[in-house]
Amino acid sequence: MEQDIRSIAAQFRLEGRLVDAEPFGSGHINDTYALTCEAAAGRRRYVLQRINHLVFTNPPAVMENIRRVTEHIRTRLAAEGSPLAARQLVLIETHDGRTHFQDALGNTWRVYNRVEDAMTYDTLQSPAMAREVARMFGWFGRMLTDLPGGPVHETIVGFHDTPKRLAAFMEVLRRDPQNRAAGCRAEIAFVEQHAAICGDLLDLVDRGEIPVRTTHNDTKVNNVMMDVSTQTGVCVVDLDTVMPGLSLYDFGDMVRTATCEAAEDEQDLSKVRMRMPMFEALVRGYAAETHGFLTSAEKKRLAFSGKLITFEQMIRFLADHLAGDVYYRIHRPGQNLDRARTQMKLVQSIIEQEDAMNAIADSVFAQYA
Ligand code: GN1
Ligand code: MG
Repeated sequence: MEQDIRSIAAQFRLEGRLVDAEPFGSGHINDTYALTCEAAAGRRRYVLQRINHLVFTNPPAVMENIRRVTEHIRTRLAAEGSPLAARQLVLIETHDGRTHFQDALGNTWRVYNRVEDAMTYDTLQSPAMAREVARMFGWFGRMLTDLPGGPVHETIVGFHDTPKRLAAFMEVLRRDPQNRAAGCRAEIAFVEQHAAICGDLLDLVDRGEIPVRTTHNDTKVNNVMMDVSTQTGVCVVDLDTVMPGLSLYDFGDMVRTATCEAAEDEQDLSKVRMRMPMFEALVRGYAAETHGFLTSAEKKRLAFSGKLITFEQMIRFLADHLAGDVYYRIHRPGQNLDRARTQMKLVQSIIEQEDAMNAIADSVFAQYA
């Protein structure tokens, strides 16, 4: 165990003696460790994370959002008498009662309880699982519809502002600092060809047809923990990007990560496509929790949201490839270009099936009318 991990863990109110710390998870941004302690009452496990402060430039704001959201959800579940109240994320405080610890190098660290008997999946293989993941993110959104205390902080400004993401891409393309543009002409052309869709949701917000809510904004399928024995949702994790946002951003990222069976960096693009039974399952699970509060403008754009968020992610990966892999962690050269290529293929697959996807969404929501 690295000595600095031990000394950082020692800042927090852990139960028992720390016996193990291992790198953990598949996130691209923060550094995560699984901690194991031995306590009189048995083994206690925790998750220690270092917040990437180049990405999250105001860690205290991130932590305040997380404290508010986790406390609110636990309070609501307890009031409902739900057994899940005891299986949610809890921030473990430092010895001086703070939600986080800042080390001498300026890094911000936090600790959560480890939710036991639950696991996450990077890709989903059955519609039943997709339905449950979507139900959980819909549930999470519903839980936050009455979050007291006003809007949460915008922890990354313009996070899903797709026109802004496009502008940033065009700027790095103009500079082409690594001379990589020549190696991805087809992908660059695809971005330019589809750029017109970037502002569509924000235009609807401006026209008052789509409300800004408190949303998760990073609804990868592996951000839902599922009970290992029942395969039902337990809690939603990765709360750094909880911000004012659109429910469609949350649904869109589920389409991106749940309907495709290939990994995000798959090199065999023949494996990348939008699977309709998975989309239908997402709509059913999401609708079950959200039909009471989504507007008709939102319900009509579920397929579009999948296309837009996948396109936005393509733009982000391609921009990072051109920039020299400065944002997303990579494990091999060219990985961000591979990621951009899977997203492009998935956008194409959604475009081919968009009419059928819309018909499914209409028929699911019609059942609640
Ligand atoms: C990043 O680190 P991770 O895997 O939770 C990114 C998301 C992207 C995702 C793509 C703060 O999330 O927005 O959708 O990678 N998070 C941030 O896999 O940029
Ligand atoms: Mg994340």
